[in-house]
Amino acid sequence: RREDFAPGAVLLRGGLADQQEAVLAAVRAVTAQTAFRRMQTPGGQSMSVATSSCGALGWVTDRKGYRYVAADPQTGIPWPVMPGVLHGFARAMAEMAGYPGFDPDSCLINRYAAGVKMGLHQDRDEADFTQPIVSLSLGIPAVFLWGGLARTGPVRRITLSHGDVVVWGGPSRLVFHGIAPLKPGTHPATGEVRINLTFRRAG
Ligand code: MD3
Ligand code: FE
Repeated sequence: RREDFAPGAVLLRGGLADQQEAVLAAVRAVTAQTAFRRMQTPGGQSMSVATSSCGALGWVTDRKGYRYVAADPQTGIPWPVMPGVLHGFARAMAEMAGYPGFDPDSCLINRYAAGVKMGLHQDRDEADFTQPIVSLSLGIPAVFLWGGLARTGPVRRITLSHGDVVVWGGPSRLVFHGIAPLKPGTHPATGEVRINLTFRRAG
């Protein structure tokens, strides 16, 4: 089911479909190699969201700022290779949304426990804003906050559930967005957390 909910933004409810088992296995394999951690913001606060990454580049934040790096700063080891099933899934979802040829070099894995939120922000650490971002929600549902191109103004609320995919490109690429505090819950695929994957062309 495809829903165009803003210019350039396409919601594919249940996009995960029959890829579920392979995708979950790939996520578990990655996070067994490169553990979830709560990074420091440039302001010195610890993020409530726990993150991990795979692919040639991984997004990090610390006192020095936000950026993409080739190695896990916790170990100095390159991020795990992006599993082919994840790369192929993201490419297929981008193509369905009207962005053929998507070749992500980064997959950020965000983990939300009950009460965890992500404040409104733009994603602007990537090299080329003409490239879309593909996101996949796993586990317990979350309320996604969809703002405009300015930090202030009305915010739409959209519930994202297990298996939902959103592709953000074109005029939606630089919108302000966030996640409302997660309600407690449990899901057979993830237990008591929500996991979100964002696939990007970072470099
Ligand atoms: C809209 N993650 O990692 S995914 C992030 O659920 C992030 O973990 C959220 O925002 C999460 O940066 C939301 C959906 C998403 C991702 C990137 C976007 C929406 C976006 C970039 C531009 C516009
Ligand atoms: Fe974001």
